[in-house]
Amino acid sequence: NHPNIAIVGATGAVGQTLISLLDERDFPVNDVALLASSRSAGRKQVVRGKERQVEDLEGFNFANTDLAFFSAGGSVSERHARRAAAQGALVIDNTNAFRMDDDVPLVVPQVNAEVVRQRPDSGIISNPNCSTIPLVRLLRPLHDHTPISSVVVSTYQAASGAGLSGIDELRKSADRVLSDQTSADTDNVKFSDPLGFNLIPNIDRPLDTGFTLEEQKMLQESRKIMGLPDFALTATCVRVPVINAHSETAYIRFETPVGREQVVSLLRSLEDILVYDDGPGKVTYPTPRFLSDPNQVHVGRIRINPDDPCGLWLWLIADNIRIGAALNAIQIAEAVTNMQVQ
Ligand code: A2P
Ligand code: 11C
Repeated sequence: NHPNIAIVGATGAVGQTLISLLDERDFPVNDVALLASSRSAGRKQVVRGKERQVEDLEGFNFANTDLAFFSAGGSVSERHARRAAAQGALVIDNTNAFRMDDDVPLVVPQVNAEVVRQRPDSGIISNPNCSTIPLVRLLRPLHDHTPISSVVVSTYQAASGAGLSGIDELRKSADRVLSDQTSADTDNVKFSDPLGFNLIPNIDRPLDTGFTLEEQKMLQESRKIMGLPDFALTATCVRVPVINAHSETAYIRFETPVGREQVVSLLRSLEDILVYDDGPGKVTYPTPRFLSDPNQVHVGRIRINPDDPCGLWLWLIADNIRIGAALNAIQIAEAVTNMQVQ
């Protein structure tokens, strides 16, 4: 009685990782449909020991699909996710298309799995943005321990956040800088500026407020996931020339003073959080190129502001394709299966 699964965007960065995770997590499956654009239809891939062909999403009927993972961009989800849900699939959507809709739960299983105890009326569950997920996995337990009054975040987001073509664009741009051809480095499409050896404080589209949509998502999504509509968080999101794994600094201000050692031991007690800490006065941290375990959130540089005993700084890194997308989506599916079977 295992579910039939469809992976929309199966040829992309998140889709390919979802396919690996089905095996890694021994996720129970009956049939798997691989869906993408007509450009990839007919391409073959072995999934769960069986060769399968990529099919064109356009003509695909979801009537026999139990679970549909969408990772083909917002416009594809806008066109096809409601149709998939109406045909009977439970959609787990990785895009920004429905996250703030009232009838769509926005889920990080370690934080708010209980909201998917029943199938939502919309038939759609949204996966948050890849920078929001690791952050709320730390903020929720910290806030439960000592109430947080405000958070200031800066992100350092990898090229893979813009998909496989984002990684290609970074490689090409960096090659040009290295070979002294910077004047040819002008055909950027995925990023607003050439990314090789550069930093771009402009992710997703600009808003009238002077913030970018990526920055607004971090605020609105954190509020919705944590169920705290007035939670104070402000962000600057920056694209950096890293291939994969998003990093963030967070300055977390609590309502009352906190002890560094308490924070370290609280974070160490959490599921799938790896804390780098060699004691006070030591500078200990992970880096995105050398993450040991891509299925964990990595946290270091935990320190209290010497001028403010309520102010805590930390540095975190999470594989944006796994923690920030495919793994969170699979964990949503696991949570739904476990809770709805009980
Ligand atoms: P395709 O390979 O056929 O273009 P990434 O995020 O790595 O760029 O991947 C995007 C994914 O979304 C790919 O699997 C891509 O398929 C898929 N995709 C893009 N546009 C469409 C579309 N119009 N219909 C279905 N899938 C699409
Ligand atoms: C990036 N966070 O790094 C984006 C990618 O809202 O799901 C994911 C966009 C989203 O470019």
